[in-house]
Amino acid sequence: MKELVLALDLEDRRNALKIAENLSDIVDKFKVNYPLILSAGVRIISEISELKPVIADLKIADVPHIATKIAEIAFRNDAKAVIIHGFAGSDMMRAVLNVAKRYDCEVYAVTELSSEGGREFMGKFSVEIAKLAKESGCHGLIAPATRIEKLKEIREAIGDMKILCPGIGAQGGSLDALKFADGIIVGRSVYMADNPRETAKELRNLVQTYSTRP
Ligand code: OMP
Repeated sequence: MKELVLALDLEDRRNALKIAENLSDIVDKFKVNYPLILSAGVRIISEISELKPVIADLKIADVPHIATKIAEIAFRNDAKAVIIHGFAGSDMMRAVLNVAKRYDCEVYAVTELSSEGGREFMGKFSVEIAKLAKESGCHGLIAPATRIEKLKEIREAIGDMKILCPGIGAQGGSLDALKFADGIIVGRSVYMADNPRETAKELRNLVQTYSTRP
C-alpha cells in the first residue's frame, strides 16, 4: 500500500497537534521539520508520535560524530525515522544507520531537493547519491515529485528500495510521481486547505487508486 505522509510544517504547537489529531486516522505518518521542532521543542516529536509514527526531517548533513548525536536525540524523542542529506556521504550515512539500528528505526536519504535549486548541484549527482544510499543500507530515499523523469531514473537505478516523494501540489508536482514512488509527502495542500480533513481524505483515496493499479 502506498503511503501518505503529512508534513506538519506549522510553527504553533497547539495548531500542529490539533491538525495531527484531526488527521491521524487518514494519514500513515507525520513528518516534522525545523519550523515545528524549533518553535515547539524537540518533545513535539514524542507528542505527535502518540498519534502516528513520526519522521524527523532534520535533513542531517554533518560530520559523522555530530550526525550521530542529532539522530540519537531524534530517536530518543520517539522519532521512527530521520531524514539525512545523501550528499554528506557514506561515512555519515553509516553513522546515522548505526544509531537507527539501536533504536530499530529508519533512515531516509534526500537525493536532490524538489525545489529549483535542487537542479543546480544535487541534481547532477542524485542518481549516484541514491545508489550510495542503497549500498550503505539506508531504508529509503526522498526524491522529487517535481521532476518525474529524474524520479524514474532514480527508480531504475535502485530497484525496489522505498521512495517517498515531496513536491506534490504547492510545489507543482503531480500524483503521477506515485508511478515510481511508494508514497508521498504533502504539507501545505492539506494543512492550509479550507477543510484539511476533506482534502486529506480525497488525497488518501487518490493515493489508494495508485496502490491498486497493476
Ligand atoms: P509542501 O510543499 O508544503 O507540500 O511541503 C513539502 C515538505 O516536504 C516540506 O516539509 C519539505 O521540507 C519537504 N521536502 C521537500 O519539499 N522537498 C525535498 O526535496 C525534500 C523534502 C523532505 O525531505 O521531506
